[in-house]
Amino acid sequence: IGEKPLILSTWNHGLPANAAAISKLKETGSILDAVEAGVMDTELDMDNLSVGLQGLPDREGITTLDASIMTGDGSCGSVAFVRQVKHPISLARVVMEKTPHVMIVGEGARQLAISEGFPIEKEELSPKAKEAYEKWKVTSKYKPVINIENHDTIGMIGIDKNGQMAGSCTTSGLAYKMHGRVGDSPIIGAGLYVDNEVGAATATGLGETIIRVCGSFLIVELMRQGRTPQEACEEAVRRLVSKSKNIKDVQAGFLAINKEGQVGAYAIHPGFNFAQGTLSSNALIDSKSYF
Ligand code: SD4
Repeated sequence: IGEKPLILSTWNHGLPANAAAISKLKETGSILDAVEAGVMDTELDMDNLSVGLQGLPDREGITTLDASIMTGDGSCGSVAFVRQVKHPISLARVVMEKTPHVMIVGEGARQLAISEGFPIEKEELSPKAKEAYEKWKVTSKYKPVINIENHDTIGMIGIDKNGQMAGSCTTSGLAYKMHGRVGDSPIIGAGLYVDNEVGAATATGLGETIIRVCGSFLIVELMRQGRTPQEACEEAVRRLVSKSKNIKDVQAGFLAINKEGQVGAYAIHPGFNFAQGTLSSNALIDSKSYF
């Protein structure tokens, strides 16, 4: 039904990320290469304070990153609570392709990066993150809420012309989180899930609410039972709303595609958008929302 190849990614930065993904796809023909290269663009975006080492730090002033990657045959890898690595998505791919494991965290992930020849960056906040952190420290109000203005994780899902799917998700997580906090983005089934037989889904927003309902896995399973991507995203948001407190203050959104190339998107609150890219087009689309 939908045009293929097709790449979807969260938020405004999805536009340049999709462009990077499509150009990689043209170059190597691999949808996995495409979803990795796409979000690598966002990991380097100095204006994005929710992805990459320029992202906002935790309460202690340390930026820690989470990322996951998955292909439609069930292969997956992720890293969480990683420091000093510019491209956690590539490290997640290393976990998937070069280790017998699915998830490696913290100092172990940093050591893996060193042994794989990744550059280790100096640990210092970007000017924008430093300024925001200094301001936050004045009151140090610990209010771990992702609201309408405070989000930006990139999740990307794609399908190539043969129906091969892959997805990626990368974030610096919740600003001013407790040290060691991990969100949904590196949890396979929460922030990302891909199955060639059905479809793919990714999430953005307050990770705690998304983990609670295994959001991305839930959407893929709903599609397996016959829902369209849109119906599946809406049902997942309803589930999340029913399981979450203070939902008025919390934002989360989902993106999905099925193997036919149909698209779905839904969020708790207005404001969520995504980029939809093909070989010949790339456009931002506003998602519908529960409220
Ligand atoms: C997290 N889901 O760590 C991420 C944050 C996010 O847009 O999506 N920000 O909870």
